Amino acid sequence: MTSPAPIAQLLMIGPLSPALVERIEQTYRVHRFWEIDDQPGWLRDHGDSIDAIATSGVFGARAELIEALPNLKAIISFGVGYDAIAVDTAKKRGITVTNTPSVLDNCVADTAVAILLDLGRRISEADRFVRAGEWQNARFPLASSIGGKVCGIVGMGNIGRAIAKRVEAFGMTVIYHNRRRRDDVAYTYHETLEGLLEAADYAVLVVPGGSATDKLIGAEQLRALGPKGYLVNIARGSVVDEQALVTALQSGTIAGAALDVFADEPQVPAALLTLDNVVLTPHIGSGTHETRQAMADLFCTNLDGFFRQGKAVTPV
Ligand code: 8YV
Repeated sequence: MTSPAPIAQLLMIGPLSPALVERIEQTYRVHRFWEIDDQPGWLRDHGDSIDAIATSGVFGARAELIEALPNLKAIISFGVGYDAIAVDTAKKRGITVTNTPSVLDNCVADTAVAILLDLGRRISEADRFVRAGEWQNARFPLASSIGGKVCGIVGMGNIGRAIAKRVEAFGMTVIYHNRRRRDDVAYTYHETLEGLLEAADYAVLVVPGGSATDKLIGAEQLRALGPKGYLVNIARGSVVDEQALVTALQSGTIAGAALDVFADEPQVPAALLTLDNVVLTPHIGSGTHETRQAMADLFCTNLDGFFRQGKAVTPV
């Protein structure tokens, strides 16, 4: 028996998980863009056969690529952030763009709190201390307590709220800065970012990436956070001026940083690797079996919804 004809042709920008690719390939023809040597040549010869782009928040979809696909109808993305996708270019042509919101909120919030606790309580540093055999020779230095501290959340969306709920349980006071004050949360609102950073012991970045937030945190903002302040970033690396951050960490302008995201992933500035007051994780915000499964399910619901029912479930 021959398998049914694919219902659409997809251009996959980078390797999504093998299980997800296998699932997609039961119904769609998948072209693996990252494996193509002569991408401009391929686009010239086959660009008009592509119905949809399959991508992720990390792989994105550049404007030039979208423009090289004259029959593109949808961009289906795995991940909540879509700053790497040229959404304006897509929308101008009536191309639907979807992401995977909500299903990852709790996991990303868990990651934010995990690295915040790690940073304040020096957990990774203590682990390195034991592994290096240092315990035989010295006492591990004291850390900074979590309860009683002020957690400043920059970006009070759904993930920001999930973080707020968690840190409150640790006895922290939550304050926030957002484009606008929210009338559905009781936390103290700071109209200016600098005002929030001055008041916060821990500043947690949860804003979307993209041009509106590019290098939102630079030297001046780090000075506002101050020598006892800690920075936690689970948003996008582009939100922080990494060079200014390295300088601030080296000079004691801020106390430390916990970073899950970087400007040029998977590259991490070499200077960060040598600092003990830094916790570094490889963009694992949503990285659990359960959440990635839920993201894959929503990705497929959007893809099938678009091509079978003519309607995606979570367009951006
Ligand atoms: C990645 C994320 O997208 O959802 C987002 O915006 O940053 C992550 O969940 C995920 O790792 C897929 O690449």
